Amino acid sequence: MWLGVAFLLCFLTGLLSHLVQHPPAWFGWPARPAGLYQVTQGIHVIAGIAAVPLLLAKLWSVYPKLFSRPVVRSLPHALERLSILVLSGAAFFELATGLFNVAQNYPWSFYFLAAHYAVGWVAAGSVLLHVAVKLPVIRRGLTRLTPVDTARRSFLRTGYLATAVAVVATAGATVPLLRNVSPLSWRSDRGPQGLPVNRTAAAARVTVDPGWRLEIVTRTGVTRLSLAQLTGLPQRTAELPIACVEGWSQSAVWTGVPVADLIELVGAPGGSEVRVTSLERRGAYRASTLPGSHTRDPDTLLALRLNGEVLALDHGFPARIIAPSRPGVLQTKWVHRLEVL
Ligand SMILES: Nc1nc2c(c(=O)[nH]1)N[C@H]1C(S)=C(S)[C@@H](COP(=O)(O)O)O[C@H]1N2
Ligand SMILES: [Mo]
Repeated sequence: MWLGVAFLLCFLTGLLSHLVQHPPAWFGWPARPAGLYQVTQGIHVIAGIAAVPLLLAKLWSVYPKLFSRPVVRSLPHALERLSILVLSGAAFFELATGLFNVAQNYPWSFYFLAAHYAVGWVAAGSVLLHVAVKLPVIRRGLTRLTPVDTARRSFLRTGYLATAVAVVATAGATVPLLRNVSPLSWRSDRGPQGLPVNRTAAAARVTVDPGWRLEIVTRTGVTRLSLAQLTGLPQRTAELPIACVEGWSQSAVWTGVPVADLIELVGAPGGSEVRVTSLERRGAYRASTLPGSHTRDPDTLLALRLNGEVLALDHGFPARIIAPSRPGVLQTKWVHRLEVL
């Protein structure tokens, strides 16, 4: 039952994350509360980690059945076994690729995002099918009091203990309260200016020309602003988290020019969508789009400062996007152009 809960949470939060990153026309994602994406993605990764020991316990408890003979008894039996094969394969694939992604380790040639997303549907579908087929057994198991079996009880206890240890050991990557008790939490509190770096300027092959200008493009023309001109505009400060899809998140204090002010400055309508492009030439995260729900929010900043200092190059100097309730991948660094759509 807890494995089912973990998979359901993973599926729903994963779907949300996918929709936020690739929004279809009907989908809107609010900018408030500011930590919303941090929470949904934190749940995604924590539930995924909890599912690892739960899945192993589940497989252990049905292990003899996996090798029962005859292999096939009837057509429904064959279909059921096939669906369990798909279910176990998909579940393993999701948890393994998720764990590797959290470690930023990609020892394969496929594109993680597309594969993890597609197999997520396969896993969800086969879980649903499996639960439907086993509903009578599940109902009996949940309603009837089973006789006390010490071996079974201690097995369950050990399973839950292993799950709790896995969660507590890693949840500090995203839950501030657990930061000091999670020895395996990855990358929190490290990096320049007290914030982890996901991709360094060197890795992204970004160098910033001393003559850097921010380009703001509208239907009617292009406005270019130097760093001195940007720092001369009214500044706003907000405490907002970077919430990486890989499951780490950390809050920081950002100062910069609200994107809404820049839109107003160039005479474009408030709440316009804005396409953000980085100095980075190649890479999946060199551009992003700020929807109207975000450009309207006063805390959506073209940030120039982080935790009281000028942005470090690795955090996106001279300017980066930071907006409430937004996946880390969309918090574009080394901004070069804003295009009002
Ligand atoms: N141009 C650019 N911006 C980027 C990225 C990138 O690779 N290129 N990585 C993104 C990701 S995945 C995250 S989590 C955040 C991390 O910001 P930080 O490195 O300042 O912590 O930056 C985002 N902005
Ligand atoms: Mo990220």
